[in-house]
Amino acid sequence: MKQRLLFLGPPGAGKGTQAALLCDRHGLRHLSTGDLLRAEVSAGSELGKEAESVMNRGELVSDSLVLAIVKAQLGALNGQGWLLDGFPRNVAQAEALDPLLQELNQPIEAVVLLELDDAVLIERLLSRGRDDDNEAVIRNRLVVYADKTEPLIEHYRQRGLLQSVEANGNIEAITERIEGVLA
Ligand code: B4P
Repeated sequence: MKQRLLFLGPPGAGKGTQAALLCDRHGLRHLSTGDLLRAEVSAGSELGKEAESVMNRGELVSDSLVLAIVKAQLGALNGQGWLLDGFPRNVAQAEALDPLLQELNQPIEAVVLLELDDAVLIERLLSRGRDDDNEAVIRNRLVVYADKTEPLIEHYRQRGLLQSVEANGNIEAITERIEGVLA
C-alpha cells in the first residue's frame, strides 16, 4: 500500500476515524493537526491558548502555528510512512507543504477525498458532541471548508494524486474502499 498519504474531506466525514484504523493496520504514523492542537489545548500551553478560541468558533488556526507543528512532526519520522489528517486545510498550507516535503525527499503518494452529504455530517458531529460540535459552529465549519479547503481538491486532482471515496456506510466497509484505492 502507498505510504505517504493525505486525507481531505469536510468536518465529520470520518477522516480521524479512518486515519486511525488505516495507520494501525499498515504501520503508518497518524498526523492529525486537530488532535495535535487539542493536545496543546489540554496541556494549557501558550500555543493551546491561542488555538482554543479559534477552534471553538469553527475557524482555522493560523497557518504559521499549524505549519510549525507539522514540520516538527514530519522531521522526526526517520523514514516511517505517514498519513496527514486535516492538513493542509487551505491553499497557503498546501503551498507550504510542497517545499517541506521536497526538502525531506518524501513526496505525497496519494490524496484520499472522503465525500459525504452535509445532512449526514451534521448528524454525526451533533452526536459526537465535542466542544466545537454545536449546530452553529458546525455550520460555520462547513462554510470554512467550502471556502478554504475545497479548492485543494482541484489542486491535488491536477497533480494526478486525488482518489475519491464515498464516506457513507459502516466504518469497516469504508476502510476497505480506501484500501482499494491505495493498493
Ligand atoms: P479536526 O480535528 O480535523 O476534525 P473534523 O474535521 O471535525 O472531523 P473528522 O473528519 O476527522 O471526523 P471524525 O473521524 O472525528 O478539526 C477540528 C478543528 O481543528 C478545525 O475546525 C480547526 O479549527 C482546527 N484545525 C485542524 N487542522 C487544522 C489546520 N490544518 N489548519 C487550521 N486549523 C486546523 O468523525 C466524526 C464523527 O463521526 C465521530 O463521532 C465518529 O465516531 C463518527 N463516524 C465516523 N465514521 C462514521 C461512519 N462511517 N458512520 C457513522 N459515524 C461515523
